[in-house]
Amino acid sequence: MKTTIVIPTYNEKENLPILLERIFGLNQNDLHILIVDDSSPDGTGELAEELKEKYAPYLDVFHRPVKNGLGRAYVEGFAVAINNGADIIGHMDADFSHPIEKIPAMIEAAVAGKVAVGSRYVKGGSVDEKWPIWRKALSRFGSFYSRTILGINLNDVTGGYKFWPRAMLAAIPMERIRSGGYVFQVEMNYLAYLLGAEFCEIPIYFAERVAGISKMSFKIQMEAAIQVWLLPSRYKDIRKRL
Ligand SMILES: Nc1nc2c(ncn2[C@@H]2O[C@H](COP(=O)(O)OP(=O)(O)OP(=O)(O)O)[C@@H](O)[C@H]2O)c(=O)[nH]1
Ligand SMILES: [Mg+2]
Repeated sequence: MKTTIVIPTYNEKENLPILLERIFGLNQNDLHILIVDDSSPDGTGELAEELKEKYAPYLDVFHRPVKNGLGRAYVEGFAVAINNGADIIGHMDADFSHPIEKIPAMIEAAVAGKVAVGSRYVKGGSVDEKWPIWRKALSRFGSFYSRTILGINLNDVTGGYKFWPRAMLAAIPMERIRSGGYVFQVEMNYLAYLLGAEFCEIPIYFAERVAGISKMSFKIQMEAAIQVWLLPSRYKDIRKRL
């Protein structure tokens, strides 16, 4: 079973070498990593090219000429991973927010045919204590709100740490996805749910990024809340088939 983990990067030069060392240090069988870099000004893309020699043939780098959103980076990365014959496609952030030691459990769930979701909001999961109270409250409320509006049976709807069985990911009509970063995850979950996916939530501790600065803001989360409302009408055709 070939697993490819898609890792989008933008200015992650400090994190990338340690991240790769730790993931490949798991010695997981047939595990590949695909870095999707948007021409990071700090040279993350060039560094990734250098690291390719060290980890060949398990490391690949996909360069995008301009930064045009995390959603598009995922979509293009997924297409490359599927084309390259991955049986399981995972994705995670490069900034150590997603615990590396959970990768084997995530793969195992995906091999069993489920969409594995790294979850902050199931028993055993949590978020960084350093998060300000507004961010904690909004994140938890965001998941509750999305779950209620969309009817998805998932506690963590907005997380970006997931592993997919190839067939499930390939079934998602990615060309219809409009939303970027935050809502992108909700939209993927919603489509998976509409297409009959079974989810498996694996508890994670979500650590705040150590290197680099956080861009998360109140405004981003408010925009997301509005977009979630629009999803059911956008996918009326698929909903009817339920
Ligand atoms: N290719 C690509 N990667 C991106 C882009 N924006 C963010 N990333 C990467 O996507 C992952 C998640 O982004 P983060 O910046 O950590 O987003 P976040 O966790 O919501 O916010 P932080 O609090 O800043 O960590 C990281 O690995 C980033 O380097 C982008 O536009 N293109
Ligand atoms: Mg982050």
